[in-house]
Amino acid sequence: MSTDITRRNAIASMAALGATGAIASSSIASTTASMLTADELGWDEKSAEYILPPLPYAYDALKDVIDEQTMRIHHDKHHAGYIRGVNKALKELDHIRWGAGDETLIQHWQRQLSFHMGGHVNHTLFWSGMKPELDGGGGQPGGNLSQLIKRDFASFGQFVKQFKLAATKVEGSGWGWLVYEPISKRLMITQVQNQQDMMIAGAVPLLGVDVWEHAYYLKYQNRRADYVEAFMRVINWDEISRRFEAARK
Ligand code: MN3
Repeated sequence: MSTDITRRNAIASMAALGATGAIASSSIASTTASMLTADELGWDEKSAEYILPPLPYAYDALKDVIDEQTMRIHHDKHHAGYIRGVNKALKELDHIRWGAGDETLIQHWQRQLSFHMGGHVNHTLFWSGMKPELDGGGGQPGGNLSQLIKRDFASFGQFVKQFKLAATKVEGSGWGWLVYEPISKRLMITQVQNQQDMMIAGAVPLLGVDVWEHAYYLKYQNRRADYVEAFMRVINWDEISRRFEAARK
């Protein structure tokens, strides 16, 4: 079989599997796969590539908390960049697999895949994890999630305290995440560095706040704590609860 035919077959079978090749390489993505649909992740079966999905609201919808210019640059440039990175890494790994790439770069492209897939999944969860205050953003969750927050953090207030502190004190670029660990059936908070480092293995990400400077610098400059405080007012708790209910099944 020629390399061309083999590669075409590989792309076709990857498409048929829904890009599980990509998903298996990132611990965040693998646990998230059940929570996001292919459409939400912009997976295009025909081209076997990810395509940037639109924001679920207008660019200025959260302007009291996140200004329109930040939202445009963040979504159209940064998120798009992670998607380009995922597609590029998948292509390079495909080349290496079929003998047409540089094997000495395997570690580089595996790292790139993990980083950019982390970025793609994180941002997809970030956008839909927020909604305008006027539409019911902020406040507190209800139902089972509310009960578990009280069990695992003593109170909603204690949870908020740890979440804000953890996010504000991320060293360098990263995320604060509320995650659900399905083995012990507990909620945990983690600081993620960059897009994936320090994620708790096997945990399902529920609520994340992006604390890379690109997420807040135009409006808040160095005041990351003020940005995290304001973020609490636009959390889409209905969506976070939906993710939690899906994760505990
Ligand atoms: Mn970002």
